Amino acid sequence: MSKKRPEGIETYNAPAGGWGALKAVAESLARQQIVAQGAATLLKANQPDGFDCPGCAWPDPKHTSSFEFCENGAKAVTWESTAKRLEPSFFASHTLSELWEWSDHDLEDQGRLTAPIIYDAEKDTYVAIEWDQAFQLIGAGLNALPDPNMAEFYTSGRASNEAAFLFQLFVRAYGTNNFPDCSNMCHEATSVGLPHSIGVGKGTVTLEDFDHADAIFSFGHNPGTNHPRMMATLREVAKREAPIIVFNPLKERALERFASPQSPVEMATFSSTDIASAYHQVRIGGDVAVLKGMMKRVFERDAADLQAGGAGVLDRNFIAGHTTGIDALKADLDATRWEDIELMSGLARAAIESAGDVYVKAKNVILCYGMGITQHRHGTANVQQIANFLMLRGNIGREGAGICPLRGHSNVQGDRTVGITEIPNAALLDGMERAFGFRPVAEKGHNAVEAIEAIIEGKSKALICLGGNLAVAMPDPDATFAGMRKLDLAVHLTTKLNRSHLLPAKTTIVLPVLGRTDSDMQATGPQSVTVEDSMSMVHASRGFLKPPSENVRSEPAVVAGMAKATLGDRYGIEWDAMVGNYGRIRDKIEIVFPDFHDFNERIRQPGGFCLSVPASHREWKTPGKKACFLTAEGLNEDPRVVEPNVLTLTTLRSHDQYNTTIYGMDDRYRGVFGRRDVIFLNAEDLAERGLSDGDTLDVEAARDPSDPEDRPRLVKRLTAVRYNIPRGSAAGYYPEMNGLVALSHHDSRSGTPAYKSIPIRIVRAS
Ligand SMILES: Nc1nc2c(c(=O)[nH]1)N[C@H]1C(S)=C(S)[C@@H](COP(=O)(O)OP(=O)(O)OC[C@H]3O[C@@H](n4cnc5c(=O)[nH]c(N)nc54)[C@H](O)[C@@H]3O)O[C@H]1N2
Ligand SMILES: Nc1nc2c(c(=O)[nH]1)N[C@H]1C(S)=C(S)[C@@H](COP(=O)(O)OP(=O)(O)OC[C@H]3O[C@@H](n4cnc5c(=O)[nH]c(N)nc54)[C@H](O)[C@@H]3O)O[C@H]1N2
Ligand SMILES: [Mo]
Repeated sequence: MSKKRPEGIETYNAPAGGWGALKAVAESLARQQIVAQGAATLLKANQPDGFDCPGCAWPDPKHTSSFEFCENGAKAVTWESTAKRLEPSFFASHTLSELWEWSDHDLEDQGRLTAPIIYDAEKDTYVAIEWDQAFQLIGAGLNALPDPNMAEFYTSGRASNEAAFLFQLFVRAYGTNNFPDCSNMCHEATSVGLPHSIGVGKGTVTLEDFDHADAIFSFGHNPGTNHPRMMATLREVAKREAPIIVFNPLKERALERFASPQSPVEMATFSSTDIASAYHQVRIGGDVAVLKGMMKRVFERDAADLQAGGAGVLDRNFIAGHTTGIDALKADLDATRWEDIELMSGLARAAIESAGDVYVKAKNVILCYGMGITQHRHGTANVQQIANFLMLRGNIGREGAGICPLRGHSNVQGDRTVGITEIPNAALLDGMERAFGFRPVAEKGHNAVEAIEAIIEGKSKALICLGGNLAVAMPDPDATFAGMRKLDLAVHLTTKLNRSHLLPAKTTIVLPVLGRTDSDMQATGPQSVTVEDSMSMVHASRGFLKPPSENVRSEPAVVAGMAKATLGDRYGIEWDAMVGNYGRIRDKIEIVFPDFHDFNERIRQPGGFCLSVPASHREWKTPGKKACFLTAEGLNEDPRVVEPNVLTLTTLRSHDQYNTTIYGMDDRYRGVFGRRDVIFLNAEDLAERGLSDGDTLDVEAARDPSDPEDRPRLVKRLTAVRYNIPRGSAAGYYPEMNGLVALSHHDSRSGTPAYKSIPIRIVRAS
């Protein structure tokens, strides 16, 4: 091991958090040139009268803040509240062809957009445009389509409830349910899978439940980077010696050990808290095997206990009174052989059994999971096996127990709650009719994959994006980019410039909007918006910074502007009144969704209020009014995995990025500095191919026999990094690897792209 490592690759031995995190906060303040007002900005994050951190959807107790020292929250806030400005004059000396060659980091690092702009094809660049003129062009473009279903309306999960609700009102009044959204790439497997199991597509736990849990199971999420405030919760659990059992192919540092920047002792003594009590490096895509293995163990322990005269280890009251399907589950587990479980999970039977034993011993169990579970071809099945596992011992709907999906964007859950869905149910349609006097169309619209397919096929001609960077977030950039260039109309509501804006349609308009940290002044005074966190708590968020320019508008105002220009006074919707006072948007939300009763009143309470999650009090909103054990066929999600020479690649976020936003080039905890063009590989997999640490490789997707239209996909010139990862598994960064993912490579039930299990082959670069 003394051999020199590739450039920028080091072994990182320190715990997560600690002084390194504080140093990184100071650096990002300096880089965004906001040292003077910066610290004050951070102190307003997640305070009762402040703004909701745009970084992640993890809750705060009473919304009164473990935030101050959250490194990646600080990066998100400083990135948005930067002093840098991108004026329209910038484009006079930069064409889109030139900007295309820039990195994603450099595009966004130009700063906040200050005025609406429109693409001028002759000059191949953007020029300024007046708001009213932009709205007229958008309205004309949408009204020119022969069918409203030829337009796509994308939502990224940072949009507030108020903006998202107005957006869906606009789109439903226009006449389509084409609502692709970032959730389709993220927790859709949860939204689709869990309702069949427990009657609701959301998590069932609250923060307080973590205080009462006897064991935590963690599958496929990286909280040290992506939900840093969760580390305070996990640290408390670890401190009281409740086991934390981790299943993750990579040894994520924060799940191993964490130094809390809020602990004077740990900071002063450079000590840390061990987080995981057992860390199982499951093979990528091996989670169904692990879950079935642990469930098998529970049944074996149950049988043994009964034989010894005990009462068994299953929660028989819960199973009899609240569930259906246990016999089919048992039959499936009996038919599943340990040899296959070991092969597919890459773990020894004894390891899985020991995890099963921890589960049986603990009275209250919470299971947390992230993208490592959902972004697979069998993402929905993964989620449902998790529900089965918890239900065996009644670990849903009581204190200290439950299911905890780690949501992505800070309001992705809320956007869905207030109507961003391509499949409206009767309650939503009834509610819209009550509130606005018209019944929207019921016909299913497009999810993200379907929207991109329709754009590529030329069936959809307009795309309006409420935030995000759709083209870069989606699979198959070659086809996606080409499709977007063929649109008639592309509109982006955004804070900063990104690559999706460099794909001009016939008419292309970029509209600058306020972010969470900006003060939002409307006719009746300063406005707050609301968001819903991962645990269904709804609370207010109010920015206070001076907006980047007088010519930037709020998302609700821009949505209303587009709606008026498109719809005229159709249905008599009072757009101006709602934009003048967001309380009136909330009045309408409350009429459509009765769960939001007394909305304006209840957001005044510190911490807001909790939306009801029926499963959390054992009310099952399934057709049979019971929770359902659901079986999943087999263990292997993709037949290519067992082809000769094939590895399974997963795609990850580095510590210095927010989805497609690249803050910097380091991934400190994984020991990568100054670069992202790497692929993490197991030492034996390298040796077997005659390759070494530091070699330059080309990566090719294995052809998909189930997709007749699959074509070669290649990402060239990545540096091999020898890494502690299971044999047969590989990892690289998102979005650099998206060229390896076909649009068809997704979970057939939820449409979630299988970004986490891409069959590949590696060869030395020519
Ligand atoms: N700072 C920051 N915060 C963020 C984001 C960000 O980009 N940056 N993104 C936000 C969004 S939209 C989301 S969805 C969340 C994402 O939060 P995460 O779900 O934590 O995101 P990923 O980086 O995709 O990490 C997935 C984890 O799953 C593991 N994994 C990969 N494949 C498998 C597998 O097959 N099985 C198992 N068991 N594990 C696997 C990986 O090693 C990694 O630890 O974070 C949100 N918060
Ligand atoms: N290979 C691979 N691909 C993935 C994933 C993966 O793990 N692997 N993860 C998927 C997941 S989980 C997700 S959620 C998607 C993310 O997909 P998106 O949500 O579409 O992407 P983001 O990168 O979060 O969007 C960033 C852009 O949002 C804009 N923005 C920022 N703040 C605001 C705001 O306040 N208002 C408005 N209007 N715009 C704003 C900025 O222009 C910024 O460039 O990517 C998916 N793609
Ligand atoms: Mo996400």
